[in-house]
Amino acid sequence: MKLLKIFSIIALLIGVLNAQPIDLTGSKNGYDITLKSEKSLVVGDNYFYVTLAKDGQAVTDAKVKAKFFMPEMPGMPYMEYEGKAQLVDGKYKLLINLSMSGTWQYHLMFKTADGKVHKIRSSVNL
Ligand SMILES: [Cu+2]
Repeated sequence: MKLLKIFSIIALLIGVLNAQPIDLTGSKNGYDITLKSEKSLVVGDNYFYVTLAKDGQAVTDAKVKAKFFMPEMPGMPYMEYEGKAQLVDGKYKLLINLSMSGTWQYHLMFKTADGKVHKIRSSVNL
């Protein structure tokens, strides 16, 4: 019993050490995008920060949102969470609730002042 406890503490520690905050960069249609999580991802509420730039200039007048989803699996329904960003100190801040661990697909979308919608598709592991 005691041994089991020690093993679960070790497993927990390894899990904590492996979990890194999300820190991604990319580009789409001439926009440079960063996506960072405030902390390592957890089951529950997670804050993300998105920055947008074009030709080295910050873009702060876009509408940014993200949809995180997990496909239906045996014994588990389709899950999704959509968050709309608010501009906070030049960064788009998003609240995303991830209801379980596993691989979450996401679409990060931003609508720029010219009315165009840009979409990035990727995934994160939790
Ligand atoms: Cu799931």
